[in-house]
Amino acid sequence: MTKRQMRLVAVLAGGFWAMEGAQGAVFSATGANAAAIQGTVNNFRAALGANNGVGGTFASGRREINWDGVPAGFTDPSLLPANFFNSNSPRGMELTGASGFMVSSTDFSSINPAYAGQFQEFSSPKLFTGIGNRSYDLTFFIPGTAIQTTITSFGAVFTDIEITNSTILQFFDENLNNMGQFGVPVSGDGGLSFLGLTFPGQTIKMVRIFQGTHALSGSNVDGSGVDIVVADDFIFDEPFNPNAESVPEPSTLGLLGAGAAVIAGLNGWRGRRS
Ligand SMILES: [Ca+2]
Ligand SMILES: [Ca+2]
Ligand SMILES: [Ca+2]
Repeated sequence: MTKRQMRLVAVLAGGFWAMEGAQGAVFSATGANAAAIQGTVNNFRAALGANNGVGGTFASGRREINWDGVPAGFTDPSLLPANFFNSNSPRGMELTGASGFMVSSTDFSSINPAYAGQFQEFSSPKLFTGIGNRSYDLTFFIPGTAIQTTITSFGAVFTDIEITNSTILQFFDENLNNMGQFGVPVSGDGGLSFLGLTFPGQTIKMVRIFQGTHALSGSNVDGSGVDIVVADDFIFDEPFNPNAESVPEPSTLGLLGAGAAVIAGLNGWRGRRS
């Protein structure tokens, strides 16, 4: 039996799904609550390695941003500085591509009171969004420095995805060539979704997140073809000198659940290969 056939058997037998090899792995899950995606998030974490926390530089491991420790002065209704997670709390990620960024423990109700109670946290109590634009970009730095670098793996949690492909992760290589777009699976009203991808041996200079069909605003609410979505945890491998970029071992790539999420991931991979 070939490896591909073994994988298919695993899918049919256990409801698990994994895609791995030279082109990397997709970790995808969705459900009504944190427990529904926790296992897949943990598998992605394990594939990337130890949590390096804040500051310093490391040859391996991962960084996480859960927004929960952002101080009140940089939380809704105030904006989050775009370089907060490379300067104030150095984890090597900066934000561009939107007119502003916001962290909220009140569902961004300062933007629109109708958002109150619409979103669920994966990590409590704070969530994240770009402001004024449906999409925003993440770039990566040796933490605490102005030295831009690359990563090989990125994953994110979103809440309240209700329209297929309203929320997409797009990856760009060191020359800003498109590496592929991957739809984050639908969670249903108030649910949670996770999508994480690894690109062993490749380098990601920028991640573009298309978050919902429309930007948060005083007039945009769910319904009639509008899907408002916000983000929670971002997880990525240690950003460091691309000349020494890490390559996760294929043996560490985990199994995943959530069959519904697979379609979006596979479509993404097909798009990338073509
Ligand atoms: Ca959080
Ligand atoms: Ca909703
Ligand atoms: Ca929504």
